[in-house]
Amino acid sequence: MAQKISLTRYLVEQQRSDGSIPSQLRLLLEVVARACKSISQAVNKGALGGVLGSAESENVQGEVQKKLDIIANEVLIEANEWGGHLAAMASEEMDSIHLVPNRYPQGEYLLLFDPLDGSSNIDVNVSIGTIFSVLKKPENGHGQGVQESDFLQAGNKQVAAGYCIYGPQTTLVLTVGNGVAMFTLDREQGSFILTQEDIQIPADTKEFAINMSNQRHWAEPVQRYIGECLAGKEGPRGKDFNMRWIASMVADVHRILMRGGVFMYPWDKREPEKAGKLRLMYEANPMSWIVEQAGGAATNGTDRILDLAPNKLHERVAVVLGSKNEVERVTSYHTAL
Ligand code: AHM
Ligand code: MG
Repeated sequence: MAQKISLTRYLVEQQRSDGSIPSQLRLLLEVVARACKSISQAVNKGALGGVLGSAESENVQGEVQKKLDIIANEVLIEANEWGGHLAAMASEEMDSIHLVPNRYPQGEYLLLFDPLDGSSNIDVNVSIGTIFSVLKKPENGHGQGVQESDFLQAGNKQVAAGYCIYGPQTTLVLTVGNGVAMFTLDREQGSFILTQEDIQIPADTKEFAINMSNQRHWAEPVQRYIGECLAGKEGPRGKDFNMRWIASMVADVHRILMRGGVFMYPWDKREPEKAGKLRLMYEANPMSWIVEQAGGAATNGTDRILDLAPNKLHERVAVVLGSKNEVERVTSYHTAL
């Protein structure tokens, strides 16, 4: 029987073979995975653990927080504070950055996360997840501790990115820049086991994911693209398309990694000053890198997401990602204007 490869073994072997995972980064990834296991336990217990429902508070973006948003955020912070691998963290659920307390050693990395993505699905038992992104702390000239500006690096500077999906299985998907690997949580062993390596997204697809209820608010290029998909065989694309919308980015992206597709959360007219709904640093950057590492593409309609220079921590962005040829088509409809 083929030997099972745990996440620890995978990381150790990567570290040995090409040096792409320095030991602090390896520790960081193991700690994040351990935190995800703990979040997965809480998600699993649901009503029995008293974790469902609203926390009756709002985050910095004015969104009502669920109890699990706060629990997941705390689990990630507590797990990551003491190991000596991090300098600071930033989260979708916290107004400002969280420095590693002085009583612990300071590490070289910055960790950003959306602790519980797909919050609207928590109480209805639909897949949700944790998304994370790792940056190197810049050698700064400001002579002070870590500041928010240290986090404002383009997505192409990430040194690791991943997500953990809490669905029928709990699955961790990871990239350190040499392809995408997937690990499934073995609950009996309590460890993540490698179940797929070098994941590739097919370049073509017949499946799109978008919240159709916003259709009347979209800009022309998105109207055109979706209109052509909906026209099916009789339309300009000459084929029928299928649609899926889970309303958890982790779950929609995971499906695209497994079988292809295009995911969009575009700019729309409701709040024209907002670039989009999703957050650049916690959602779009890590997912875009994973998708690119799997042979897909990711843009904001016009530009590669990973090349965008962030102006603030909680910046929002329009997102088009997935099967390469389809993303290029949507992007060409925007740039043709
Ligand atoms: P969240 O991080 O607060 O859960 O919000 C992000 C989520 C994404 O996972 C998902 O793609 C999108 O919001 C769904 O939005 P909508 O409810 O408009 O369909
Ligand atoms: Mg989210």
